[in-house]
Amino acid sequence: MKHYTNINDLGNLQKVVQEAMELKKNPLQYKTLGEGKTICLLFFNNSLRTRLSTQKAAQNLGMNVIVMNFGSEGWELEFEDGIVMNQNKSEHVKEAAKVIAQYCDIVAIRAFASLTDKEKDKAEMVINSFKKYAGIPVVNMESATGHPLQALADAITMEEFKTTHKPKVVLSWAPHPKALPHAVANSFIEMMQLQNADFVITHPEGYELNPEIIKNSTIEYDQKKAFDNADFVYVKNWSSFKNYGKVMNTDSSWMITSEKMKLTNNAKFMHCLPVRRNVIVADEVIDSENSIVIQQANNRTYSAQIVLKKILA
Ligand code: SN0
Repeated sequence: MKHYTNINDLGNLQKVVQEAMELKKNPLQYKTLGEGKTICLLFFNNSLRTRLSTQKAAQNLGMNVIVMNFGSEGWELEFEDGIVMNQNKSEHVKEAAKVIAQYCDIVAIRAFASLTDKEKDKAEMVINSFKKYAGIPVVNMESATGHPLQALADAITMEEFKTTHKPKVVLSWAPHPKALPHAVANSFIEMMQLQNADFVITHPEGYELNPEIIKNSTIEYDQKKAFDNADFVYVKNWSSFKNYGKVMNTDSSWMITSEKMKLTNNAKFMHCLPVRRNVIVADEVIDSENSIVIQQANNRTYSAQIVLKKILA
């Protein structure tokens, strides 16, 4: 594997999930693989799990790690070609990417969607510019349209907690005061499309995600119906895709409550975190035994580690 920017870069998802679970049993079994190699983690946005788990994963493989909060500490980058740079942007990605590539062997990047320019976000300008100009492997730590490290961690977590061969998995939208990106939901859907599962997406009308990602996945607008007999309830807010980046609905009746969880087959509750308590999910659900958000976050390390291992190998 050269780059990891989409869940499909993994090839065989099930096989990689098994490999990650093996790695988890003894995370230091490849501790010399990355000796003498350096990874640069570039953050254009905030992070907790991604930053710490990716750093931990690299260290477990013996790598050196350089972290830069590019969004607040780097020069503001220009990505457009042929532009007169007489405004606020100080450096072009053409130089920045090539320079960074001289200091490290892998570059991992977090750059959220603008949520203002659909076409630019779809073009994945940041990730693709680094791919084009850096000439070293690029890892997506949440880009405009995807968060494949999260989706792989989710796949590992479901494999650990599933009790039937073909579980019912529900991706449910829930309300949020801010406009959030589509990335986590997109990658979760792409990952679920590779699984043997009964997969249902539920959200209010107007919250349809990119049809190029949804493909044939089932949408059920009645959240309660969707929850019927579910084994996993995966919750995420996203802003409107059609009415790009807009918050159309903050209807609290979409919040995940224990009442709704009773409709399921004793489902596990999942969320990528950070989560707004009592907006997205009621305390009683996230604090219940069925909540596996902490275990899910733990798997971020093994998700990142198996990806870095494959790139190093
Ligand atoms: C990000 C998102 O893509 O939804 C990162 C998730 C891993 N989440 C947020 O920005 C939440 C911010 C908030 O204020 O709740």
